[in-house]
Amino acid sequence: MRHFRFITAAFTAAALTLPLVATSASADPSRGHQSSPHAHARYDRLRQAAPDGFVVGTAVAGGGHHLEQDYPDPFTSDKEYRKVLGQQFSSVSPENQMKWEYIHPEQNRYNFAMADDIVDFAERHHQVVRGHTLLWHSQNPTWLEEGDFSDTELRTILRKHIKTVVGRYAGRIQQWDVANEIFDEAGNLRTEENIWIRELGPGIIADAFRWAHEADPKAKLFFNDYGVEDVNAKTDAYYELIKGLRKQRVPVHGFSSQAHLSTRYGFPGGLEDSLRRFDELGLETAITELDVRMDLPESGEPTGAQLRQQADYYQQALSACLAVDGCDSFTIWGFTDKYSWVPVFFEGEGSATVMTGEFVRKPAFFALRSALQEARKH
Ligand code: 9MR
Repeated sequence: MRHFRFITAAFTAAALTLPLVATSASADPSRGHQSSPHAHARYDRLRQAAPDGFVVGTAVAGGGHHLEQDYPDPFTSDKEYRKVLGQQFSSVSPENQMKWEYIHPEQNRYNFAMADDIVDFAERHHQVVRGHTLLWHSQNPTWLEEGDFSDTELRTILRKHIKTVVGRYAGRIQQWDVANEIFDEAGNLRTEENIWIRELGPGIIADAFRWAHEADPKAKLFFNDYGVEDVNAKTDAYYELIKGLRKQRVPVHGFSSQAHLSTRYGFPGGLEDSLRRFDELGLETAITELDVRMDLPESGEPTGAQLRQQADYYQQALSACLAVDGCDSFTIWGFTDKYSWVPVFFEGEGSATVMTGEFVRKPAFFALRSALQEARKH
């Protein structure tokens, strides 16, 4: 646990005036010959810049929308990508490779290859892993969604899946997103879309946490969602649900905000308050999928002003997490535009990550690094 952190306005402003320097990650001066007199020379990488006990993560590209793109699997095939992944980050989240459709493609077949590789990579690079995800309405395999199962069979299927997947990586996963996006925008449980809640009732949520805890008593178990970057109907619903579950001693340990942001909307100013509310309930909190998309001009290239605004959002999201004691895990949803989900899902929008497709660092990268370096000092 960290005790006190603070970010000065002055350094923030300095970070945001940095130009988009054409320094590729491969030219990282921290890797060698240059001995810099600068006090932060040792802390040039995000993971080094972070205060002790605070992890900086990224999604590991693969599966999902990547399968439809005309490039080979980034994690296995892109050397530059792997290098930056290992150098800059102290936490990794499989972007798709632990989701049901990927890891459990047929009822009697699991596909652990990619997940195993990611967890091995993480250990070799002294990184922790966030597991994602066990109970969700999306990216479920057809055999499950369209199968004809009794309630008892479905319950057994979920229990076995959780025991098998969580058990396989027991002791090697720091945090699990056990339940993902179970409420809709209005704060109502997804009783139609989510197969588990629809067929088995809301009580299945508590069971999922219990089974995950039995399979890996050390993993911290989270609720994870988007649209929860403020005190709003959705976070109210989570607050009440989690309070009730904790009263019943259900092993719920954390609440996380995905934070898929857009410069179309103002920065969600209630993020820190929202995280703190869950912190005060005794939970760990985390930012798990931060990216900041924008409407691209016709040229396809963001303007300097857009990049500065984006850097400001990244920095504000990080500062909100740093300001809350139990928020010790901060993850961005990919670090290069080369593999971002954003342009695939939002027409005309993009440039959502902290590096260009050529791994050139944007102002957002430097804003994060400066904020981490500053927090480290306090
Ligand atoms: O980034 C993921 C993308 O590759 C997949 O195609 C997509 C399909 O649903 O899921 C994306 O990741 C989502 C994450 O698992 C949950 N929160 C929202 C993320 C962005 O859609």
